[in-house]
Amino acid sequence: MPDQQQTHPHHPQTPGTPRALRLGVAGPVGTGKSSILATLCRELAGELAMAVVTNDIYTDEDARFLRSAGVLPTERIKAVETGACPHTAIRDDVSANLDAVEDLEEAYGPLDLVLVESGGDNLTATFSPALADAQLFCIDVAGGGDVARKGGPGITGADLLIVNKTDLAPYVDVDVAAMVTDARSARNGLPVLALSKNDPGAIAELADWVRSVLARHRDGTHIPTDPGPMAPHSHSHGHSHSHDS
Ligand SMILES: Nc1nc2c(ncn2[C@@H]2O[C@H](COP(=O)(O)OP(=O)(O)OP(=O)(O)O)[C@@H](O)[C@H]2O)c(=O)[nH]1
Ligand SMILES: [Mg+2]
Repeated sequence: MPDQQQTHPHHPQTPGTPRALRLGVAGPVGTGKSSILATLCRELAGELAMAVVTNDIYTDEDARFLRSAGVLPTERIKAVETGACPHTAIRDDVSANLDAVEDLEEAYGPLDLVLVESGGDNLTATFSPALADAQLFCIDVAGGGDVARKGGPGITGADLLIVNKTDLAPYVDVDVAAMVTDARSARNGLPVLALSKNDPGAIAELADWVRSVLARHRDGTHIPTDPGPMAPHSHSHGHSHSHDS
């Protein structure tokens, strides 16, 4: 009997033919998410059928960056303009992103891997497992060596934590090894990767990690896990409230 996931409208595959692995990439603004997507496309598009969904609040800037990087046929890169806090579209109501993923799968499938970039948010944003089968969370050395100690569900629970832009560490007085040690101690054995877009060895490790998750996705042993919800927070509104009686 098919399980719930297989009968869900967003998971239309038949048993034995797994749909593409959906890999989410989240992390604070400017930490290098789009660059990681570009790197993964460069490394893997020769061996895997891939597509990309980007999320921006107001624009399609990230999709345009990736299209201009020439790492995938431009039509395989789709932008979702979230028009709200990025975490809303990757966590609370993922329908716009699921539609984008499914459109790509329908147009260019069968696909092996769909990368979904979250809009840049803060340390609290994670993907719902209803959208991402696996997720990586990206922080960078330029954000400060103490970021890994600040916690949050992405740092503690994402499938892979990336400490990015290690090439910048000497310029911002950050000890990468100490930052990675802090990250590891926050993660209970989950993997941490120190990465730079200029470091071929680390890039090869990243690509291998994606290959290994894809292999587990295909043989049914990868279980999507939820890093946990974001912390309680408040939104600023675009309008003012009047308290006149
Ligand atoms: N030195 C260095 N710069 C990097 C690295 N990765 C990304 N950058 C730079 O960091 C800046 C932000 O990179 P993006 O990939 O656009 O970051 P992002 O997380 O997608 O940004 P948002 O989508 O706006 O949140 C760009 O100027 C990149 O060139 C890296 O490994 N080393
Ligand atoms: Mg980006």
